[in-house]
Amino acid sequence: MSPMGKMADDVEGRRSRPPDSGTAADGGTAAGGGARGRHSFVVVASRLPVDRIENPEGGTDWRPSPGGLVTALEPVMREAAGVWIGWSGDAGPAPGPFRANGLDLVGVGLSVDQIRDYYEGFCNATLWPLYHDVISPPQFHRRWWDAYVSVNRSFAQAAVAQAAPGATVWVHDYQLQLVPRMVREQRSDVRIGFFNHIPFPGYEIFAQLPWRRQVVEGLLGADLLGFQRRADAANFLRACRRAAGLVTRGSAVLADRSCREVRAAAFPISIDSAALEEIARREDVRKRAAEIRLALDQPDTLLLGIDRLDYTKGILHRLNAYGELLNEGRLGPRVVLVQVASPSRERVEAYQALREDVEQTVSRINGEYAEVGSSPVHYLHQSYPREEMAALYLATDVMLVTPLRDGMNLVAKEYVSCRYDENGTLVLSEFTGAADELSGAFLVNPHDIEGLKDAIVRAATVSPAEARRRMRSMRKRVREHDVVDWAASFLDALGRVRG
Ligand code: GDG
Repeated sequence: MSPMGKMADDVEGRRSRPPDSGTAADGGTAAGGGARGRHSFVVVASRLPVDRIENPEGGTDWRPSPGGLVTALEPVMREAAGVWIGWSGDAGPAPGPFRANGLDLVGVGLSVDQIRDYYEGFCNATLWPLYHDVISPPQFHRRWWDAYVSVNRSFAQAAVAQAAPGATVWVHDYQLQLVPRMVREQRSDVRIGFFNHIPFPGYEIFAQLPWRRQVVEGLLGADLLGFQRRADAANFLRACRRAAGLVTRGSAVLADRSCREVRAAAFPISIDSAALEEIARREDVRKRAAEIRLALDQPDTLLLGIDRLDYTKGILHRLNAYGELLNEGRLGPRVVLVQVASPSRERVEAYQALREDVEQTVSRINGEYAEVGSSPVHYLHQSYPREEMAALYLATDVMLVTPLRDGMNLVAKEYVSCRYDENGTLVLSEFTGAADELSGAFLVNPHDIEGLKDAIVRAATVSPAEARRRMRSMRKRVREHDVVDWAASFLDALGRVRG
């Protein structure tokens, strides 16, 4: 029986747990020359789930940081009492192992040059645009690739040092695609999972990467590769055949001469739906939602967008569609769009250009359609606490999630979880992973501005009964497939691969 199978019988109900640690009999101490650590569950992610802040006495404090991966893994980590390896976000040597926010954390240090070449360069200006359908042109620089290899090696070393014999190592995302193989080379006793949070592109796009074979081989160090959508897993399997000349059978790849089988499949990520709903139900949050509507002068229709300020999120397409709708008067006179665009990757050129474009577009729309005392767009280039986000979700009539490409999009799922009142509608891009699950949304192709406008109008004018039916179906889906379910199904499958 798989270890997660055992958990399913647990009287405490569902839990996310790494597969049981190995023993000498199943190879737990048999192979590999690397160091041995004490953790039987090791998460390796680009960032630590905390930000460093200086306290007034001159010391350092750590505060939880927002973001998709953190939102997803925090509850799993607490359940499994594992260790999380990641970068603190600052230049310089890593902090020693420490405990913060109830988690065991191990930092990996990045130098100023590595931040420039690995993080801002290869991760954010090569892989991110390449994997998101080349919305912005990816840049290929050999120096950036060298930095990517060396930083991946540092993360792999840290994992090797922390993992107990037979441990489960779960590596996350496109920043660390070489880590699975690097860990396997030193520690064949550990079980390795990898989850890709962003899309895996079609082969014609992936093939542009000068280091495509190395990336495929790096990933194939894992036992199980998880993707957001089935199409992503299929794209990866094709890359195995085309870039590395390997044989695939269904969802399995024959990885190397030993004919080790690696599985690639979809595990759509989700959120801690119950915890978020609890926040949304709090009296102070409901009061705040009412205050928000009051502060906006009780609009007939309140539209909301919440995104990192990223060119993948389709913010400009959304603003342009909204501007045209104002011009055509199709949403009535008392409509407001609140657009939260939380600051992101501000040192990367394409993000600076996007910010200018977005801010110019907002100014143009407000310049044309504002009246003294009221503006049709409220643009907020800030980050907010979860309570404020929940209040915004709750105050909204129509949520706009219109990315040009997005692995999943957690904002859509967060919105649905907050709407315990079963009100509100969702306009959702078909190019998000969430579109595979949230069938109660008004699905759109964000490149089709006329279609986007029509969908916004439909979502704003649908009958209350239909809106409720749609919302109910989406809430059911997210409640039944939450982040605990996601982690459990990934770890269960990982346990079965080598079990
Ligand atoms: C990547 C993939 C995939 C945003 N602003 C604030 C804030 N956030 C939180 C949201 C949400 C998260 O950040 C963003 O998650 P998304 O899924 O929307 O997008 P990415 O950051 O691009 O995440 C994505 C995800 O990984 C998980 O696998 O879904 O496709 O691109 O949770 O709420 N949170 C707070 N204040 C803000 O101002 N507290």
